[in-house]
Amino acid sequence: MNFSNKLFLLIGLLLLPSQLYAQESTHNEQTPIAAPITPAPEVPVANDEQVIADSATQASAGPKYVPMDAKAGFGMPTDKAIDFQDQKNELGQRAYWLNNYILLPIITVISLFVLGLLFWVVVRFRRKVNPEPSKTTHNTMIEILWTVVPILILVGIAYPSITLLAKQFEPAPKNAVTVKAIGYQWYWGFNYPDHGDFEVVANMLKEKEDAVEGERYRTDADGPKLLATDNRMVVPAGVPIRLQTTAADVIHSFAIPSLWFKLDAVPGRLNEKALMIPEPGVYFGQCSELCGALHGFMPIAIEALPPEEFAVWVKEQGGIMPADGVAKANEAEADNEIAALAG
Ligand SMILES: [Cu+2]
Repeated sequence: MNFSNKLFLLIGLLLLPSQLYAQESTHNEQTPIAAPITPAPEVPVANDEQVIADSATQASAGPKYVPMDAKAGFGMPTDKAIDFQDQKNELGQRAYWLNNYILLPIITVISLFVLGLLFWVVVRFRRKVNPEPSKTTHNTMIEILWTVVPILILVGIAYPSITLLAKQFEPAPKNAVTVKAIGYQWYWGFNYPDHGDFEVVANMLKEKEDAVEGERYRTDADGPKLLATDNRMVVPAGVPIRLQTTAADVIHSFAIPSLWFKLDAVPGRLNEKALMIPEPGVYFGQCSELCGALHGFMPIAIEALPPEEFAVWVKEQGGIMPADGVAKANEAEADNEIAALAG
């Protein structure tokens, strides 16, 4: 076998896993690996007539939903920053405080102290200066100190950190709004079981130069490059949210840094965590579990609206607000009773 044959064989072997993967993908009827970002199906519309009727009512009366403009530097990463993103809820602020005012100072002091001791030993007790080393093996005072002091430090750290951990996993209250985020290769779906079970599909917006003629592309109002999506996960601000995550294909992870929120989205499992967004605004995050070829191109944009505006949005999606649902169920029940009496 000459050199070029060997080279071809080597390249062939290297490419084998990706070919296998591509084949497997087609078996599962998923997008082949090299395909461009596939626009996911449009927002599923349960009933076209319903939507037309709804939008007609919207046009004649009542407010209309207008997507909120992303505010530069709010709920998104900022240029050349090295710190955490600005924390927009209490949990995030608490975690930020623990990190910056408890953990970082303690780590810094310990590191400097150990470094200082090392330098001292190296300089003060080097062979030239200290030819006769001390034979001391025990010093009760020092031994007590280097046991007790670290214990005190650890206990001091443990208290705020365990209470924070417990707070992060406090279940959402009963009246929380449930939203289910579903990870797909490679976009997100947001399902609203409390509001008529509709699902919104969100794909990353392309840049102007990448979009084909007539295709929607990103503007600054949509959000930063690689983080803006065509549709957003719209939620009410100031209302506790029960955010559930799952996935349709592989493991994804739902993460919004400015809201101190990260939860894996695992196929066949339903994970759940409470999320609180006190302030209306647009918050950006990304899939944070390596999930395949376009893992870096499935951002998350959450739009927190005042509750009244959220209700308008729900209606425009063909959904119902829980109170309406109750009213409708009562109506149906009353109709049934009348029918039963008449029959
Ligand atoms: Cu993913």
